[in-house]
Amino acid sequence: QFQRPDDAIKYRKASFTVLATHFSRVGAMANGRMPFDAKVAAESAGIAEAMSKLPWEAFGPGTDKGDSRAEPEVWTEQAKFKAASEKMMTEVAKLNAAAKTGNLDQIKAAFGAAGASCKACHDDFRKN
Ligand code: ASC
Repeated sequence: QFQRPDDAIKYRKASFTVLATHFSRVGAMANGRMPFDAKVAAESAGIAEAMSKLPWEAFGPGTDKGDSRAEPEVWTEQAKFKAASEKMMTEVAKLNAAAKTGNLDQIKAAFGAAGASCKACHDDFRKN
């Protein structure tokens, strides 16, 4: 699949970058920094859900060295990392479901929970 470890690192960073772009676009609407547009929110949440599934296969063996902020615990505490990734995917899927309703209050609630799942994993598994 990935020819070199650096290819995997690039792939997972790219998917996180696209995820963060669309997740924060929904967040900007949830927080009133951007006018709420239900269609844009739903599109972005859909992209975020799709992206949320992608990075994980790119944390395979040998990808723990290189241009990455991943902590060694990704590889030494794999069950915990997997659980954190699954929590994030679940919460981002809920955000997408909320966005599809077009109800801003539901989006706000789901965005908060999803953001907490991002942060929890960063605290344990990402440098700085
Ligand atoms: C974002 C983003 C993250 C999360 C995190 C939530 O918009 O890019 O990594 O939210 O900051 O605490």
